[in-house]
Amino acid sequence: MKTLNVGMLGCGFMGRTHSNAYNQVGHFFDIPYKPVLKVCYGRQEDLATLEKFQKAWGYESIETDWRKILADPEIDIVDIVAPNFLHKEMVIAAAEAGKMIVCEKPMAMSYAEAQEMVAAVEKAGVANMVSFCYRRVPAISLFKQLVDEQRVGRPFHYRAIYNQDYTISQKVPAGGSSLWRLDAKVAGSGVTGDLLAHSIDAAEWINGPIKKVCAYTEIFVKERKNAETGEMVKITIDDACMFLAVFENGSIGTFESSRYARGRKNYNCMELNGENGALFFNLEEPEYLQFFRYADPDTGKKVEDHLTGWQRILVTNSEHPYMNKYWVPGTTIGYEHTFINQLADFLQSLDGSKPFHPTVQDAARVQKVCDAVIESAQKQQWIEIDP
Ligand code: SOE
Repeated sequence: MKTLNVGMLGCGFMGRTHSNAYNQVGHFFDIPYKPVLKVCYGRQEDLATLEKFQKAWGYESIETDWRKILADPEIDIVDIVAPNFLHKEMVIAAAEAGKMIVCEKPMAMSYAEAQEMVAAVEKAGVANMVSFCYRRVPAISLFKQLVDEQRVGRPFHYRAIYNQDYTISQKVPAGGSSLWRLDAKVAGSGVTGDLLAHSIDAAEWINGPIKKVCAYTEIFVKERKNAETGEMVKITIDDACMFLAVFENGSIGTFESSRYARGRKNYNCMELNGENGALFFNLEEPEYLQFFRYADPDTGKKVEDHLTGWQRILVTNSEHPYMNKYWVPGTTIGYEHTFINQLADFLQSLDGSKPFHPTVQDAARVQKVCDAVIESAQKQQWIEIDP
């Protein structure tokens, strides 16, 4: 089996999820590679964190200059989990160095940046993946499968909610290595890029392209203390965002996201209501997919009256997406497995036998919709999005 030497650019939360995936993937999936955690990068200022990270996940060495990792001919795959503002430079440099690329979402700070990244990756012709991990929650994969099987029929409504509550306190600082998500210069946008990017990716994957949006954003806490300088800084990222969407297929959608939704920690929900049925998923109960069956997709015949009603499908059977790779029916898997599943799909695609998505191209599309959402909120008007 060939080894696959990994260079991890970043050592935060996503660095942990990705490192765990490399360590675990070969235990569950037949993959043609043995991933080796060669080197991880962190800033000189974060040396203690970097060393702790190295030990926890088993990296052979550490590096505080990420360009040296790209210059190392031993490294096969560069995994970019650094804060968003670094993605463009890192992805382009990794492509130019001929490395395979894994990049966290949101891929870019803007659609213009995303286009430059796609051009560099396509020019280099390197294998690439952007981590929209929720596509690989088994219940969300099953959601998509049932839509593709026409079980929902003509779609009318798509509804997405992605709420958290960790920034309610005015005392939460902005900036710094853990709270860079509140700093526009580092994150690009607020909940739109961080959370709604997931919802938009899932929505377009399941229900097709969005053709126009009308958005409203809010900043609830206007100033916060900068974690590094101690100075009060103006907050410019969107704390909350709501938008209306019209899909190419004629269905209409609502999207809502906030980090001020008291009680919600990582409440990522999606619902699709169609002529023949409906589907609902909620990440707070990740092993369940809810399905309302109204009519048979082949005959159009309504299901028997006394059998209509929401079904809660426990997505743990071996027939369900990914579940035959894990334990026995009835036992569950979790958040970390979404990263393992996507890595397995990516590594299995490298022989060219089946295409992998989402790529940088798919992520650029998500960025285009995110930009349209922000523009719509700024201009307070509908924004059309080209296909
Ligand atoms: C934000 O809190 C965050 O960590 C996102 O950045 C991730 O993409 C999401 O999966 C969990 O929440």
